[in-house]
Amino acid sequence: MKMVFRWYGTGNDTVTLRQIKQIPGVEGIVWALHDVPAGEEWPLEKLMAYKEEADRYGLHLEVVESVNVHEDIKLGLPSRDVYIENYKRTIAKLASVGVKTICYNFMPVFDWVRTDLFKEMEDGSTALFLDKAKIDNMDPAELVERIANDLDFTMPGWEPERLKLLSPLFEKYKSVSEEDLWNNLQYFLEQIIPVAEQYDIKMAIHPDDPPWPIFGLPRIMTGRESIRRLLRLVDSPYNGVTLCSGSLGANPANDIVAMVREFAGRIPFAHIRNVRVYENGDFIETSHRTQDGTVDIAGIVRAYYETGYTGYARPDHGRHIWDERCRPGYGLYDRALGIMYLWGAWDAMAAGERGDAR
Ligand code: DNO
Repeated sequence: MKMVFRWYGTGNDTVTLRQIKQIPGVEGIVWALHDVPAGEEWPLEKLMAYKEEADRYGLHLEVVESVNVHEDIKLGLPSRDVYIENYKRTIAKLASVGVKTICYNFMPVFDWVRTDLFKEMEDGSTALFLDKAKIDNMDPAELVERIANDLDFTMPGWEPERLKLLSPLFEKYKSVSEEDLWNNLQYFLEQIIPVAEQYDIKMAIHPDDPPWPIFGLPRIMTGRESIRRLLRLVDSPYNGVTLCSGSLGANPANDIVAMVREFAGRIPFAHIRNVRVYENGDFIETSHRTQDGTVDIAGIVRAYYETGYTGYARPDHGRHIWDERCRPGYGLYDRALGIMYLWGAWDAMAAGERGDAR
């Protein structure tokens, strides 16, 4: 397991590379050019600058999260071919700075969605929270209106430029079914995977978060069956999954320990975090510890250990603790605690094995 840590870049993150370097066992950062709009080719100078900065701290840049997929690709419009060509050129450039894995998602319009970014927990910390009924009952028109008028409702990744496009996008998706989305994903992968193979970069799709359709938009990466189908679309080790225990864990029917075992070899990147799901389907993102949520994090680490996992892993969203002010879910403290929990579970497995061998 190669431990990495998500970092949004100087001036864009409250956490510094120096701090990241001091977390035990972290060897690289998970990064992206967040200012390049989806569909555009990433400029090499910017990649080189990023590399130089990370090199100074001895951190590698092997994992990118995300190279976002343009909506026209997801919609299957004729203009998609231009964006796919740009994507291929970006892959080639990323290879030149040492990238080995690209995380991306195929969620229409929205990436991850929560209703509350700072929900207070019993111990006074705050965390990301989703009120299921609120999302389920919100009609898309009302949503567009709310986002336009209510700054508190903005979400990370919802840049003003994108918001302006929201209404027409909803219109375009009206005629796109889940099957259409699958076909559009297949079209994308059939072109991208051969290039990924050529440049030795593994593509790792991120599951939908939450893992069910929202706002009347189709969502297809939701559980075990959909991952099986994804892996069959293009049967190559370069077509893999970012197994995100928190996203998938928001649906208690998802058995993530079983998925780690079943999809071993096709998981270039693991997001490991916990989530507590309530009876009514609401959920909150707890500490990484198994006992704090509904996801068996220790069992997941054990499954990775037993399947000989050599891919990348990162802790995922943390709570906001010890009065830290940070990007929602992306503070230093709770994610660093998460890493120590993951290493603790991993190292205990290794120690057990050594003990057995004696
Ligand atoms: C949220 C992240 C997602 C993820 C994308 C991958 O914190 O897990 O935004 O980066 O879905 O493309």
